Amino acid sequence: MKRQPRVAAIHDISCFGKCSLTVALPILSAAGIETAVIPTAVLSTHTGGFTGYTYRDLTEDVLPIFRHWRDIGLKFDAGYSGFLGSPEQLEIVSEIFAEMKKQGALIVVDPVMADNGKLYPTFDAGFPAGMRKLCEGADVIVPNLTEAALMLGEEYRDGPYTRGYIEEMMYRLAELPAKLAVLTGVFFDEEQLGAAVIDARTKKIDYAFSKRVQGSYHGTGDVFASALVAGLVLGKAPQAALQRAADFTADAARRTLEAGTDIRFGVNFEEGLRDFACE
Ligand code: PXL
Repeated sequence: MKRQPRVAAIHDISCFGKCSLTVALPILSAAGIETAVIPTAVLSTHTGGFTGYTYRDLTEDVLPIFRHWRDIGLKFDAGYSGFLGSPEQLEIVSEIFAEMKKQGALIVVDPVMADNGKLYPTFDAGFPAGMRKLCEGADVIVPNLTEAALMLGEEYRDGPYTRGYIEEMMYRLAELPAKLAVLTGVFFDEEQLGAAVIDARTKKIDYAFSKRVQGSYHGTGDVFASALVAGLVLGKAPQAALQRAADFTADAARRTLEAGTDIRFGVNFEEGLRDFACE
């Protein structure tokens, strides 16, 4: 009998706005993966474009939740982190991942902290250096272009990008010890948008693009990374997992554009879950 894979997802709960745990959990579950969660903070909405949101930092709960799991003998196939609730959680999550890695788990870090050249309002200028350290303990990292630039100490540039610029960035990301570095938000023209992946051992770079959907939609980084984690945990080859994640995310953005939804409300990924589950 086939054993069901189990993932630990460590992200915030933004109660409204479809990002972090409210997308990671349904996407991983739809892929047939058992998903345990450690909420890093609880917010009434995400911080992208809303004002007046509530923010409860759960730093004190993160390690006790993991220790309880350890005490009852839980083992994980993967650990997947995203938005963290405080700078202290960088160390705590590193510690958790070091233990999970010893048991053979795949560690995926999405260094959620910035987009469009700007740090999110809950983080200070010292956060990217700490996030780089967390990434150094991962097997797979999934930064967007802003996060990659911040961790590498480079200036952020707007796209479209040249192949030379992206590949230079990929080679630098490959110097972090992760086996795979995935860079999101890559585009060379206005027609297509996607991601690049580098295998740190062979230095081979692959791309996955989908048709670009006009506009910028909140939460697409989390949708993409969650779909990628699902593919990798199910044993798909990185390039195949990447293409599937890119298409799933582009389809969600297209449905959202067609519906004319407020872009802060997140994307309609739900209507793609049935097909995603069957692929
Ligand atoms: O989607 C990234 C994200 C996750 N969690 C919170 C956020 C953001 C981006 O703004 O504010 C709370």
